[in-house]
Amino acid sequence: MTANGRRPSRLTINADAQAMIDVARAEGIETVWDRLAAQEPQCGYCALGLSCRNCAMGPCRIDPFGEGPQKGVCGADADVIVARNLGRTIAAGSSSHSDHGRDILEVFRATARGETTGYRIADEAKLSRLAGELGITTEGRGTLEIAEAVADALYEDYGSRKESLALTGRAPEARRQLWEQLHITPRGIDREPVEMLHRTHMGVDNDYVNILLHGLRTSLADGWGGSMIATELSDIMFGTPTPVVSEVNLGVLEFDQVNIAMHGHNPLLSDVVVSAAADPELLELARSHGATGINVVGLCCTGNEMMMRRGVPIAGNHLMQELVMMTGALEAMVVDYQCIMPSVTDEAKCYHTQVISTSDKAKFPGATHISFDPARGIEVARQIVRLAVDVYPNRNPDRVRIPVDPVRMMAGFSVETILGALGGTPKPLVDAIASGDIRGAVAVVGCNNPKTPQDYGHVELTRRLIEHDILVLVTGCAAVANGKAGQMLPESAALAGPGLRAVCESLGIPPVLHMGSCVDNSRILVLAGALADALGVDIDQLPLAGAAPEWYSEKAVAIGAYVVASGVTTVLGVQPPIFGSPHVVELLAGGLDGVVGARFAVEPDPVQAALLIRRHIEAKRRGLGLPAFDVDAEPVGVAV
Ligand code: NFS
Ligand code: SF4
Repeated sequence: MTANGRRPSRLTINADAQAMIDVARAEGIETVWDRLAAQEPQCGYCALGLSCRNCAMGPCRIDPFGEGPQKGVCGADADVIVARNLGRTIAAGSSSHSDHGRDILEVFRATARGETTGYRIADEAKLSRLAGELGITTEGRGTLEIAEAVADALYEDYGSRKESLALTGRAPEARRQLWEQLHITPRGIDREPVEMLHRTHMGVDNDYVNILLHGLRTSLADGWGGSMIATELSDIMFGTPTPVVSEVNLGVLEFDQVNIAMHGHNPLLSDVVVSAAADPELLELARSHGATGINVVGLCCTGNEMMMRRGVPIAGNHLMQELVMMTGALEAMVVDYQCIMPSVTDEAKCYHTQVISTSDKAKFPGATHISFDPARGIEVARQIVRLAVDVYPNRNPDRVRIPVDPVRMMAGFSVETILGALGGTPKPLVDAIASGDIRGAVAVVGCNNPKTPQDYGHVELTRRLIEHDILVLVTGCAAVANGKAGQMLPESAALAGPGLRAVCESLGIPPVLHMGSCVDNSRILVLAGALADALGVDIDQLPLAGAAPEWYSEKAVAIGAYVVASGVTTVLGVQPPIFGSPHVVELLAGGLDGVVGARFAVEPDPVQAALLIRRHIEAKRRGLGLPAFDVDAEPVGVAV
């Protein structure tokens, strides 16, 4: 019952999580760590990617020791099985982001046609810029008319009649030519994952290299397609983020208020709920129940969306979704989709907490379902908030434990904000990189995974990068981890090396910049493209890297793939299920460098990962003729 009896301090680095794990154990409530322990040892064939159940002649497995079967019933070998599995993972991850993007596109179009309530065009300047990019005339047209034309143009990107997606135009010319040569230019956001499912049906694509190349194309349809559309349209409807200081960890819950946690991904719902929580009538209702207010907090990526644009505090990242209920202070967990553990309804039963599901495509037995209809956005949001308020009298004050004080963090670093802070062009950033004040930049992104101590990978890797003058860009659950660790305030510049510290202090920014949710990794692609253009090079020549120290999700695999396909080498902290095929490993961790100028590496130890990334960044600097260190020549005993 107790995650192999391991101490909470071995499961997470955070005091709030440790305290809540103790509570869960004392009360006999099962958590993700207990369920992981119950699954161990996990299937070795699956861990290596060597099992296949793509058809009813199977399931099949390949013996990694070469003694048992080396082919599935159909004749597929280890290479084909591993590549097919990875291809399907990328297709699922890409589809998740892109379907989220489509939901936003639908509401955006409906808003343009006056068919929604609670939504508007918040950033007209960004709408005009996007319209210009898509070749849509803006002259003499009203905002809503332009918005509808933009929506129609972006719908085209979901189809299969185009040769390339509109927003790939943001990639450097050299990168686009490379994609053309490799036949991996993404053509349709829905088309590429569907083609991947086709190719990985038995007896279609039996060449692992060909499958993996299509995996890159599928991921590019996410990064430069579905995710980028999600980001762009969310900015236009809810506002392009600007720097904002908020708070993070379980301490953001309030003892005497109705606490509502928004969990999931899509800002469509969370944005209107934040508005509804300020409704005077509902506040009065809360007061009549003895609460002093209504406190909306975030979890996971919807939390990032709300913090980036509205400064709403975040209760935690992925592995906090169960523990937040152990505070006994949560009236409602409102969910849409993605990364919401089915277990939350079990835990909610142990408390007065209501789980409210809202997406017709994501139902949770045991939850109250309030179907989200954008035509009645504000009304639905009020209904949700009222339900949470009505639950408040059921709270048992004796069971309330809010274990820590919140930590402050800064968020809101859209590309517009970053370049704006630099005077509107990437040049000052390029100059700082050229002089060596900033050695390079690393995107530290992705999830929590109970297989690694929660947040240790994110926080330790980031610490070692910034102290060596490497700017860190964060999104998703990684950003929440760094926030909790106090790495994301302007005064955190003191944690950075002298060069990065001076740049951060002069701009009043942290050395770790919160760029948003996981779909907002598209912002990092845009920034990388702008830096490459400013230097007149391709992205793969830049001193950049990606890292996903604690990833768990199919979406993270899609992100890793499009980051690499865009030319940025990426280090994973959790082993992906590919090691059953030495050929696939050799391609992804080696050969790919000669194809797209970037590759994957796997390094679970953040100390070693930091070294690997620093070597990579210095090598890229050398390639650009910039002053570079020999990382391995540093004197022994110096902190690395
Ligand atoms: Ni990203 Fe967001 Fe977190 Fe991982 Fe899940 S919440 S979209 S997938 S776990 S970072
Ligand atoms: Fe087995 Fe081939 Fe069917 Fe996979 S596709 S289950 S390897 S027969």
